[in-house]
Amino acid sequence: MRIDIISVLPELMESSFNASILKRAMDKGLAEVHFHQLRAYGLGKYRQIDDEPYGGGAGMVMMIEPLDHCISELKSQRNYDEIIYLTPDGETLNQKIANTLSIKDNLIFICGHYKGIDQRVRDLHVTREISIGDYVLTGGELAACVLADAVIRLLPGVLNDEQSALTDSFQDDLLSPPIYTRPEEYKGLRVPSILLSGHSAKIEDWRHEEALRITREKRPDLLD
Ligand code: 6GU
Repeated sequence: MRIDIISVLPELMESSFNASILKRAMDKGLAEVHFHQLRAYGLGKYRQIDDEPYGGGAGMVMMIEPLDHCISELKSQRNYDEIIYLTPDGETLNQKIANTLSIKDNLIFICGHYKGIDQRVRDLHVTREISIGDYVLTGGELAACVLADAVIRLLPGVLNDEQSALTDSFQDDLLSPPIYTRPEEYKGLRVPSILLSGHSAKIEDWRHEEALRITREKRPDLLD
C-alpha cells in the first residue's frame, strides 16, 4: 500500500511512522508513506496557500491551485483508489472504514488547516471525507496519523501474530475480554482460574461471555 499525505506540516507526522510497528511495516516494504509539502505548490514569492473566504467571515481558506497542482501531479503518476480529505465534517472513522481502506493500493490523504479547503477541491478530487471524532483539531495531520495507523496495522504481515488483528476490539462489534499475564497472583488479585485450566474450548466460551458483558456495560450501542 502507498499513502501520499498532503500537508503544510509534515513534520508533525513523521515520528508517527518512524517507530515500532509502522516503521517495521515500512522497512518490510508493506507500506510506503510519502509526504508532500503543500507550501512547495504555493503561489508567488511567498508560496501562498490560503486566502480570505469569498462572502466574508472569519478564518482563511486553503486555495484550490496549490492543492489541485499537487493532487493532479500525483494522479498523473498512478491511479488512486481514494482521495481522502480529513475533516471534522466527514464520516466518523470506525473499524469498518479502516478494514475497507486496508485492501486498497494507493491512497491520498489531504490535511486541512484554517477553516478548511476550497469547496471545488472537494468537488473535483475528493472521493471520501473522514473525521476521527466529534471534536476539532488544529489541522488534519493528527487525524491522518490515526487513519494511517488504523489502516497499515491491518495489512497482511504487519502484525506478528496475524490472528491478533482479527481478534481486536470492534472487529466483531464486541470489545475485547479482560487479559492477564504473569504472575498468577499479585497483592491478592488472582487471574481467573478458567484461564489457567488449559481447557481451550471453555476459555473461548469465557472470553466470549466476558466480551459480551463488557460491551453491554461500556458500549451497549455496539450491540444494537
Ligand atoms: Cl479529520 N480534522 C480536524 N481538523 N479536526 C478533527 C478531525 C479532522 N477529526 C476530528 N476532529
